[in-house]
Amino acid sequence: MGSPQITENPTIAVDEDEENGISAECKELIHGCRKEKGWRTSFLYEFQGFWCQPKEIDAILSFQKHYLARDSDVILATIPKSGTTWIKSLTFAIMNRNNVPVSDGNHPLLASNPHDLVPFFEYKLYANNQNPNLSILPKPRIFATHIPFGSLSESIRSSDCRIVYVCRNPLDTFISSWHYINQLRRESRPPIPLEEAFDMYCKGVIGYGPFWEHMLGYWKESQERPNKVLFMKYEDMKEDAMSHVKMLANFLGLPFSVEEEKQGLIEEIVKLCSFKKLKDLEVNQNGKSIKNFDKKHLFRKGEVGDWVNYLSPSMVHQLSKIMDEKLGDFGLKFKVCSTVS
Ligand code: PAP
Repeated sequence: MGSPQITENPTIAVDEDEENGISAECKELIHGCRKEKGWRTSFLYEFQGFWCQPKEIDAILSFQKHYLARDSDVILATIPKSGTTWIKSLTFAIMNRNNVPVSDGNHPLLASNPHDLVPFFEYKLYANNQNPNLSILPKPRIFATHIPFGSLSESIRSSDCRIVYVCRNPLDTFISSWHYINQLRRESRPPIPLEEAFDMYCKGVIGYGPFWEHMLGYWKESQERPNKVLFMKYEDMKEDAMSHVKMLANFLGLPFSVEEEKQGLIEEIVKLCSFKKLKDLEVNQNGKSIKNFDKKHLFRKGEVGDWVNYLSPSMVHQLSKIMDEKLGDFGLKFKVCSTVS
């Protein structure tokens, strides 16, 4: 993998919190890792070929040691800000439709944030290096992760569990990440300027990046094993959510019956999980979820092409060139059109 150059900034003090509470194994490991200035934390460390924060590395170590996939498990994978919240809600609604009717006024998605219904391996289940007993969870289990394909546990790769990967145009993913990280930053840290964040993103230095390595890991596997990995794009889902929900249900082995289609169930799921519906719910406007961050920041604009409002022509040229160089040969392309007026 192409590693970015180290440009250590001696003026950045290590934020003590970042290493507090992590295991001795993780502490020792990160001290041998290359590091770069982080977006939200002082440093990101290059661990197993991707950039990560110490607490995430600690959780991933526990996940890799302990998680045993079952054939019936479903893993939702994304690089941050690519549509995780959306795919969690869609998959949850599809897979639980026989337990909870989608039209039920008490549907869990109306009362809980999608991240509280579908847990992340690294932010919830294995956070703080813990080893939860997942065997007590009912089947089918739905989990989520930002971990690159190559660092998933061996049992995920070798079992028949299914992986759904959602990928988003890097121009929009970058803007979404930049907004999110500036919302979450501690008051003691200044906002990260757009240009600085952009340089880091283009070098691949962002949580779980480089983005091209992350995408290609899942993309290649989806080409080789289409029954194992379903690769979807945020932009395509926005353009035609209904056909993607149908495709997702087929992939998950839970196709809609003719009767369900006639009843308009697919449309109901699309509506229940739509950006506007979720954003307007009280449960998503107040309170905190993953990593104790405000839930409201998970719902910003939910549009394709918001990058036109932020990136200069030269930035667009630079990032488009990287996308072309890194992804083009593998046939991974994005529509860069904007639906933002
Ligand atoms: P995460 O990685 O922190 O979980 P993730 O859900 O992957 O975040 O991405 C958030 C983006 O998805 C936001 O995009 P934006 O900043 O460009 O607006 C968010 O608005 C968008 N989003 C959240 N929920 C939905 C949804 N139901 N449909 C479409 N987009 C959504």
